[in-house]
Parts: sequence; structure tokens; C-alpha cells
Amino acid sequence: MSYIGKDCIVCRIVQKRFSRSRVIWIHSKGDRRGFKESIYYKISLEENNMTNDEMLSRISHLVADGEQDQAIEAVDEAIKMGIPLLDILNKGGTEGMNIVNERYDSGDAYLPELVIAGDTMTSVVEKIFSLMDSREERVGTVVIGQAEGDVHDIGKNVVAAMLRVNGFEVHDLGTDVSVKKFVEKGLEVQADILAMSTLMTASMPYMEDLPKYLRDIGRSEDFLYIVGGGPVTPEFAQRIGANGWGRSAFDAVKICKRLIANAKGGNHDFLVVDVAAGLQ
Ligand code: B12
Repeated sequence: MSYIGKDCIVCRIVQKRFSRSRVIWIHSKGDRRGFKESIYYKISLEENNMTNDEMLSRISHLVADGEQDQAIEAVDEAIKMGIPLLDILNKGGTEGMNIVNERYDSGDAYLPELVIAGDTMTSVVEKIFSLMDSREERVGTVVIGQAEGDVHDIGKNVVAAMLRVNGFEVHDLGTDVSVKKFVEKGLEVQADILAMSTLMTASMPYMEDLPKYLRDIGRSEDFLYIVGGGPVTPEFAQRIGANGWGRSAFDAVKICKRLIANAKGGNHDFLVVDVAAGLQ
């Protein structure tokens, strides 16, 4: 629903009556005083008879096409339809990034399209997480960042936001973060967990450097360490000495909670969580 004239009684009645419709209602000169004084020069009602799957697919395509305003409107409508926020994020937004990636791989899209789709996805992520309630309890402290050499940040931002709404104190160092910065921040905030993300194969060696650096400065026991992102596999994570690996942001929350609980009981076993593959 988008309209100018939000104080107008008629707009409110129309909004109520067509709660599942797309209503575009524009008052002349932004008149907000009320029905009598307003002259409407464009009223458009479009019934929304979409199924949940159709709405999610619409969001995916709007994200892939970089249609930011329409994507946010579609998210609003999906929420009104009662589609769970995480479905809107994963089956809508993330799927949109896969669509634009397929176009990029096949030469039908170039970097500017990826950037615009990425910005649209970022707005969707911000919108979704602004609507989620955060847990009051403090579960632990995480320092998160994108590995050195990598500027992708959407997935890492989703992981950070998901940890926050689940009660973690999160310190996000952003992108292209050196191992030294991770450790310095971890020591400063007395983090329980260092979490490194990468989508770039070329940045994976930096993931490997973190446990080595901790050993060199005699701080191996100070932190738990998890890694994730597109090219990072559980085998790689275990080989480099990380404590855990997860496929998604949802998995990241489970791993962090479990690693902290296990560590309190003296258990430092390597953990893999991949809910989508039934590993939890
Ligand atoms: C959007 C995008 C971009 C945007 C990034 C915008 C932004 N703000 O992030 C821009 C245009 C800037 C970009 C640039 C480049 N990109 Co790019 N990009 C993508 C694309 C299409 C989508 C990434 C994305 O946002 N996905 C959606 C999010 C939600 O998913 P996600 O990141 O995977 O995160 C989820 C999980 O992985 C997991 N997760 C993530 N981190 C962590 C961490 C932990 C601890 C855990 C547990 C879980 C976890 O949870 C997240 C949420 O569930 C991918 C293709 C793809 N499908 O991944 C290519 C892709 C990653 N890019 C690629 C490349 C090559 C590049 C460039 C080198 C291109 C170029 N020629 O310049 C540059 C990189 C520059 C650099 N130095 O980093 C390659 C990487 C190949 C590789 N493996 O090395 C990919 C795979 C495309 C391809 N098919 O080749 N890119």
C-alpha cells in the first residue's frame, strides 16, 4: 500500500477494505487535511490474488532486477499475507541473488547489475531485521567480519543481524578485515567467538591464518572460531582448526549457542550445523 494523504479518512477506509490489495492513492499537492479538501487525481486499485509462492517469486525477481522500491513494497505485502519473515528473506531475497548470479554466469548481467541487486537485497535485509524482536538475554559476544580481500557483505550482514536478534552482542568489522584486526577486536571486547565469512576462494587462506596467528601470540585458548560463506566447506573448516562451520545464518546461531555451551562444559569438539541438509 502506498499513498500520500495518510491522515485522510477515506484513505484509511480504503486501506482497511483492501488490506490485501495494492493501493496507490495520490492526493493533489500532498493535501493531508481530509477528504473534503482533497482532489484525487490518481487512484489505482490492483487486487492481489497471489499465492505465497508467487509472492516470494515476485520478491526474488524484483531483487534480481534491482527494483528497490517495488521490492520493499512487495515485502510489505508479503508480511500482510502472513508469510514468515525468514521465508521472505531466504526464499524471496536470497533466491533473487541466485537469479542475478545465474544471469551473471551466463553473460546476461554484468557487475553493475550485481551491485544494484546487492543494494536491493541490503534494503530487504534491513527491512526484515528492523521488524524482528531481539531477545533480552545476552547469550555471548561475537566479532564478525569478511575475510581479507573480500568485499561481499550481504551474507555476513545477515549472519550478524540474525545473531543480534538471537541475543548475541555482535561487533561487525565490515569487509576486507585482516586477521590482526579480528584478534585485536576480540581481545578488546572479550569475545567468545570470532566469525569469519568469505565468498571468495582467493580469501580462504586468510581464514587459515587466523588459528596460526592465535597460536603465534599464545592466545589459542581465548576464542572459539567459526567460518562460513559460499566456497567454505566443513572439511576445510575442520582442517584449518576452526571450531565450527554452518551453511546459513540460521545455522550460525545454532553453532554459536552450542559451541559456547559445550566450551563451558569443557567440550571443544568441531561442530557442523547444516539444517537444510538435516545436520543439526
Ligand atoms: C552480489 C554479488 C557481488 C556484489 C557484492 C555486493 C555486496 N554488498 O555484498 C559485488 C558486485 C560487489 C560483487 C563483486 C565481486 N564478485 Co560477487 N557475487 C555476488 C553474488 C551474485 C551474490 C552474493 C550474495 O550476496 N548472496 C546472498 C547472501 C545472502 O548469501 P551468502 O553471501 O552466501 O551468505 C549466506 C551463507 O553463505 C552464510 N554465510 C555467509 N557468511 C557466513 C559466515 C559464517 C561464520 C557462517 C556460519 C555462515 C555464513 O549465511 C548467509 C546467509 O544465510 C555471488 C554469487 C552467489 N550466489 O553467491 C557472486 C560471487 C560471490 N562473486 C564473485 C566474484 C568473482 C566477484 C568479483 C571478483 C567480480 C569481479 N570480477 O570483480 C568481485 C569481488 C571483489 C572482491 N574483492 O571481493 C564469485 C566468487 C567466486 C569465488 N568463489 O571466488 C561469485 C560466486 C559469482 C560467480 N558465480 O563467480 N559480487
